[in-house]
Amino acid sequence: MPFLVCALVLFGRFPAQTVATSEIDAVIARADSPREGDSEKMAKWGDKAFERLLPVAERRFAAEGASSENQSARAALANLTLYLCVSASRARTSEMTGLYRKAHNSEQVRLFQWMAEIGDVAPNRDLFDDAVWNGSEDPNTLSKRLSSVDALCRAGDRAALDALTRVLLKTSNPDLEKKVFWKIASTGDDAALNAVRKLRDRGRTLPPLAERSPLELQNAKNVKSTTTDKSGRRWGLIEWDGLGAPDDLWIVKREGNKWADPVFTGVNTSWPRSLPSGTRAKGAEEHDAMMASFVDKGGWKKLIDDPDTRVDTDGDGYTDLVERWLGLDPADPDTDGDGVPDGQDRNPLTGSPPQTDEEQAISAALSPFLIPGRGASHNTMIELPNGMKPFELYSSSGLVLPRNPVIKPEGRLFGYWFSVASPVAFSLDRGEATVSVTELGGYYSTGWQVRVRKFDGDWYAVDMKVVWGSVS
Ligand SMILES: [Ca+2]
Ligand SMILES: [Ca+2]
Ligand SMILES: [Ca+2]
Repeated sequence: MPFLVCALVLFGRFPAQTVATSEIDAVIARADSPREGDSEKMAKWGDKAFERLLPVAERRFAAEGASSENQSARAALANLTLYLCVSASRARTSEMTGLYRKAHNSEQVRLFQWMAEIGDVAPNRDLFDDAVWNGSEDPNTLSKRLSSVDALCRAGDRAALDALTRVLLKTSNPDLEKKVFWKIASTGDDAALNAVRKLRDRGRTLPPLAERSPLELQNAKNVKSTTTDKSGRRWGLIEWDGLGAPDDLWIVKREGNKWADPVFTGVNTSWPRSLPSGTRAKGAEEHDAMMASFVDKGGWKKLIDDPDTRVDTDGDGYTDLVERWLGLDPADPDTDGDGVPDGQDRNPLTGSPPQTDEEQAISAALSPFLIPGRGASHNTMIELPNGMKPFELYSSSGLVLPRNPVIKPEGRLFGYWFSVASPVAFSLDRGEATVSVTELGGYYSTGWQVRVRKFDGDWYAVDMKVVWGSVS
């Protein structure tokens, strides 16, 4: 027998199909505990593997797809689904759709993704149209919504792009908005680019301080102390994130059943630095004592009528205290001289919009992180490549500030941090570029590669992928 096999191999007449079939069947049979490389093999075997898989999958999906709680059965179903997705070609759309209808929720998500990324879009168009508008936020539904964005962009027709444009301008889900944001720009469609630009330009200025973050929602747990003055007016001391840090302390006035008119005290509860009087804590113990006297023993009440707390020397909407906290000039209503007053300037320390191709490519690469998603008040710190002068960036949350040491604010600034690596890699015709962006959030950091493209002289993000991640 070994001789016969060798001879057949040498003469090129080895019955590959028969052998591969048993090999395929072996991979299918051990789907509940696969060996390394099994799914790569199934991908390589393609159509032949799919032929063997299909009847097994149909049987298993019908028999246990909806109900099995058995762990090894679940693992087998998940792997069979994976094998189907890696081996099926576009021509298998109707079989895959049939399986999708029989599958359990978690397998459905994977099959849906295949239908959106590889399958023929037309036969399942109603599913994609429907999913993208489905408001549910549970992870499976959201994942289908995100996949539908791929499908509708692949369809690329007017109706699909119009639907996505509407989603971009109306959705309240940040993940969906982020995906639509760069995905529709990649189509280069005029109306789609317009929608992206519209969102971007909305991020040039900030609303007045008192409107940046809902104050009334934070009442119950964030009011640290209250008092009533001689005229019967009620005052409160509240932790509020209007400047980005959730533990900054503000004085608020009771109006009807709401707290209003936040005035910054210059004190942050978790950061042992200083009181507005200039007293600085030396170490944690002294800080705790300072906080106790300021909050619990009512030290803050002296600030209610204190003109130093409320003075806005240059009339730009920020008190002098806020300006020092942010590193702005309390005597100049427009610190960066760009015509937008400090109190409404998204980039109060940087006056010039991105100009060169490199600056515009970086601005476009950061846009999917900064622009989609609304309502948050956190700030964003940006570290640009060495030697690059800061330029304006648009955002839909709080302030955008160049990262230390360019800025030396007095306060504890809280927010998302991004750093951009140098150099930006341009294509030969300079119509495309890849920008490496590091996203630092809390204990984790993520390395992204964002592809940007120039349409009519303006740059847009058209693709983004994670290239590394780490937890500290
Ligand atoms: Ca001011
Ligand atoms: Ca100012
Ligand atoms: Ca300004």
